[in-house]
Amino acid sequence: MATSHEAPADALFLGLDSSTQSLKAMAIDPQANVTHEYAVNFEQDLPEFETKGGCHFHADGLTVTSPPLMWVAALDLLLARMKADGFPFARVAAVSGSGQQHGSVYLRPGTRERLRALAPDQALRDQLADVFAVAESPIWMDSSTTPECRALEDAMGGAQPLADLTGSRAYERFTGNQIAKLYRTQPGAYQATERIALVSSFVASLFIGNYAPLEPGDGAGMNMMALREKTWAVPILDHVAPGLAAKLGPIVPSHTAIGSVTPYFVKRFGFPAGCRVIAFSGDNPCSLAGLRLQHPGDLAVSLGTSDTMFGALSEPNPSANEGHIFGNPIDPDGYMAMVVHKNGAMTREQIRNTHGYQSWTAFEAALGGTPPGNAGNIGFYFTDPEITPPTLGAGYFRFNAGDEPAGEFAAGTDVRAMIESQFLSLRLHGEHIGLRPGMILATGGASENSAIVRVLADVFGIGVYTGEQKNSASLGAAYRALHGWQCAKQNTFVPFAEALKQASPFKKTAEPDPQAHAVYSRMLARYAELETRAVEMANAKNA
Ligand code: 5FX
Repeated sequence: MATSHEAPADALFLGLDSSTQSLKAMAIDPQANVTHEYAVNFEQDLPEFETKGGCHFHADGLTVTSPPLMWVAALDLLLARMKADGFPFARVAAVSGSGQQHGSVYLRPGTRERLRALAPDQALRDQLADVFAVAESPIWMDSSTTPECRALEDAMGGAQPLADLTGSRAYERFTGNQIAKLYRTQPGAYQATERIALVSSFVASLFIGNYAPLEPGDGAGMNMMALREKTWAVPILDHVAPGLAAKLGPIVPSHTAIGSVTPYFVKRFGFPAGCRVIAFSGDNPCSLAGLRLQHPGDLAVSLGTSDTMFGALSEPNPSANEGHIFGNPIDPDGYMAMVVHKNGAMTREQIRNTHGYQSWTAFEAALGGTPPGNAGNIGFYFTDPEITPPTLGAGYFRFNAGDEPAGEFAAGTDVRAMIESQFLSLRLHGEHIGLRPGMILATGGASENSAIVRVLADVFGIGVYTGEQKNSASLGAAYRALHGWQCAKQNTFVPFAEALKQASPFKKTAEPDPQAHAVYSRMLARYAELETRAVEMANAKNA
């Protein structure tokens, strides 16, 4: 079988990441080593768009948008910086990309022809300023479509049937609900739209000089794709807005070579004429690729501002109560699932500060000074209203070993209750949607704290690997460029692991203690019951 050795030794594979705050580029060589990295920060480098962190927050407190022309201007600037730095565009064999999920771009009739005929002596922003039917694109931070969400769930027979069909119940940020709102509030703009792109497919369109198709990783974040068939769910399209299928275009497998770079990029920057463009995907699917979660059961736990657990799975089990299932960008027959906790790092800091620990070392000593299972004490720490489990209000809710509400815990007990609760919740809700780990890769700030990682290993009962992989979305996009290039070259699907077999392995940093794991497994049912009570208490605070 052919391998990545077949790529010319000096070939490069380019991954872009159009995220909320920045546009990044990462290049890798055929052995998957990172060779170049560049970034443009929207707020700092493009101040004329007057964004905060790349976003416009509207006065209603719910609507959040970004100007799509800013994403175009960022590409101009990024590529200009790369050229000024002497980046060897001529060696790029393939490009792929990642985009913040859910955001949508509305293109006027004739945009396709404009993309085909771009003049190489002018910047993209000067040629494309008037192609947008909607000047402000709704993005993932928007939560203004609750009426559309309820209407969609009603139309589809409820939240669970919608989740069964599309992988998620209706969420405000999901693109179908955003399109339904646009059609209701600005029907003229909807009618003036020839193509609706996601952020990912929009940036891909610039590269291929044509409307780029969607793929099932990002497509599943719209509440409109039939998850198993990976085709549009026609009854949903009919419900959302008239004539929608034609505006959305096709969905193709994620590893598809969707075209070659348009002459604009060849002439202006020196890309080779045959440089392939592999379908762009969403940032979460690209992170799955970047962390090489290539087998069902490979999970990543990202311990950052929010805590996220995601991984590959072969059988989707969508739930209306938690998580999302998306298409898997590196396995056309597989899926990926994701659980998000809003209360991650800030809650860890809050508890650390409440008890006066001056350092994470002191916090970890307190954690190490209490036993696994915390002598039956369990807590729930919703610093903000939580996403998983969904709560309407915030608050900290503690229970003693007799299941009675406990006002306060001693410092060490509180630290352990909070860390155990964060991981028991990931295990509980992950299991509900089919995430059963065979291995865990821990990333993000708290993955550097060995006592915290030890609890993670004990709760799940498996070894935990760490490998701080910053920019996993752009790295994943670069990996996908290499993978898609291999598939195109061999004219068949090549397993991702085969294409990436030269990438360096992650390091195992924690082994589980079987006794501690048994304690957590026994605790889980009780934890689930107390969680129901804590959610009721949090909701009551908001009532
Ligand atoms: C996923 O569903 C999200 O909304 C976020 O993780 C965005 O993808 C961030 F860009």
